Amino acid sequence: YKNIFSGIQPTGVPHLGNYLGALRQWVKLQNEADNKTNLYFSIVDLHAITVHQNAEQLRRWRKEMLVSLYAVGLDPARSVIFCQSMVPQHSELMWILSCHASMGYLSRMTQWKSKLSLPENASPLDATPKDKPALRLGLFSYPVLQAADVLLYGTTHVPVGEDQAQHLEFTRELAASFNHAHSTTVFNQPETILSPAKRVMSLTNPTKKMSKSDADVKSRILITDEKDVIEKKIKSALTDSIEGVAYDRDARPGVSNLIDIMYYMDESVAASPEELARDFKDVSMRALKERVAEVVDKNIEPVRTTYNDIMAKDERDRYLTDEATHGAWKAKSQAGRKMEVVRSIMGLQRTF
Ligand code: AQP
Repeated sequence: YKNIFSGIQPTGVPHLGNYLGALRQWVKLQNEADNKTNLYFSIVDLHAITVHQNAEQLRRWRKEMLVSLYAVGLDPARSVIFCQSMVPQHSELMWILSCHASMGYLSRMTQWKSKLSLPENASPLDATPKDKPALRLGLFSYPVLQAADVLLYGTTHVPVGEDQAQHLEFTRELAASFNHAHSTTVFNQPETILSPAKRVMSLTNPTKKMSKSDADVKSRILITDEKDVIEKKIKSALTDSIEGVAYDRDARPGVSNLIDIMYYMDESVAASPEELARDFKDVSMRALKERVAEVVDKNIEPVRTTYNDIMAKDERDRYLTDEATHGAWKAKSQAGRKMEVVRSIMGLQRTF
């Protein structure tokens, strides 16, 4: 059996980084799956609250994410699609894993540092409330919850973008140390599947990854953006003043990011990003941007249309709550079985 699990935070409508780095890969795995493959895709709302969220906005974002997952092509008949907070076993396993997780290892993780704008070598003691937002326990222990998400489903493969590779290494280590401490093999060591477009960069600062929580909305293209919005954002993307087009992610990050976006949106345009850049080498930046916008719009248009159709259908039929409840029910029955085993290994079984 192959068990595939991945999650996405409901912190806004997904952007091209989420789409190319994760969602499109999830759909591909779903569509290629045989009957020995189980797929779980979670809207990880408990992860979203590791930074402050406005409740009304979070409620809206969860719905937008559910609709986005259906719109990109995930099918509740083939994949278990659910909200993390509706499956209480995630929090329960997190506590048990927290009792096995190393503080030292967690303090080396980079995500809590980047969320607090701290340097990569910062320690938890550097996060003082005086000049920075305080480091909350939930943000620090985020990777433990992520490990619980993955390990609950006997996961063998986790498709993610490159930014999550470090957390999966932590998950494997935690699984191994739990197994060792209890002389068991209850947890698998899941493999990371990186999608080819593993790191899509911000349009306004191409040395940073494209992110939902970037304050500048022009830094990302959403899967729901209309054609004119896509054109405007790409037109204003930061490039450089070097003549011609060339693919070099270090020396020419802005141009290379546009080439990557065009290539990964439609791999039939060339054999590789390098070759695509060669095809455009004498083209003006303006013409390149127009072409990138065209390819993005053409390929994202079906997702945008489906998204709008689903929203309209829910306005009429209010069916999304039932779908989400059904997804959570399926996830819960699997997660519940794993928790029974974990509880008994720990001496926490329900029988006396
Ligand atoms: N820029 C990116 N390029 C490639 N993959 C990306 N992913 C995110 N950004 C890029 C992948 O998308 C999946 C879901 O991400 P997430 O929502 O769980 O959190 P994130 O990685 O923190 O993404 P954001 O967009 O930057 O969200 P915020 O701003 O809320 O933190 C993951 O598989 C991730 O690798």
